[in-house]
Amino acid sequence: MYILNDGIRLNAVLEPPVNGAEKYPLFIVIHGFTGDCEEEHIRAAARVMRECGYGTLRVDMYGHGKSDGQFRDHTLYKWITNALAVIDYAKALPQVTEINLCGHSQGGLLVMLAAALKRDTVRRLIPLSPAAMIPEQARAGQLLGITFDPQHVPDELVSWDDRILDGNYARIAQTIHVEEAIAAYNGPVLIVHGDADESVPFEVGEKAAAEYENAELARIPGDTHCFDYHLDLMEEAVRTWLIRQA
Ligand code: FER
Repeated sequence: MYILNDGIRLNAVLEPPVNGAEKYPLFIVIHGFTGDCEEEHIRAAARVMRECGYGTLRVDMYGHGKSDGQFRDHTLYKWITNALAVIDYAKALPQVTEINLCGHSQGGLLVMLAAALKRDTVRRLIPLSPAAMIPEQARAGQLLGITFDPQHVPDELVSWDDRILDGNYARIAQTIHVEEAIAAYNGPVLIVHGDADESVPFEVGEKAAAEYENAELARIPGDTHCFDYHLDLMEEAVRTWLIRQA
């Protein structure tokens, strides 16, 4: 299935809760930078949500997975516009009673920004290993492990696995202010972060959790960015929190 956003097709997978309810609250679940909606940790998070009575809508963002657009042309503005379109699509589904957001890494940053923009719609927020430091790093001229002059952003940035990213990605990231988005959202937040994350330091998730008015932090000891060692502990953290939310 595709959700249309200004002519761009976003690949989406909508699944009902395990309890078979006719009407249900929904979690929109978003992957990270270079990721897609079929990754193990994305499917795992969605599965727990469906077991807890939520439907899930996993979506590939611009330039990722089976969605339209080129990786090199993706930016956080495009992803924000995508997320708003997905939220509006989901809100209009007759069976959906409530909108919740979950995202991993860059998708975690994205849902933090989208929750602020749609604060009157988004009931709950779960950033997983959120890459909330991307804007700050872009302003400092340090993205993807490479260093550049933030006042003269190069036309191209070479990403991990040698994929090319347009310099506009960095210019756009420089304009984003995560603290403002955090201050604008006061619904319940669960941040799950491994303390051996090699890509987004645990302290980034810890700081965001401390800044939210109403957040809990689940620290996964010894785990990596995608919960390679303790996927079960990430699932357990989400499950426990969702059960307490009910
Ligand atoms: C970066 C560090 C982490 C970066 C992106 C990420 C674009 C995102 C990681 C992810 O979504 O998994 O410097 O630059």
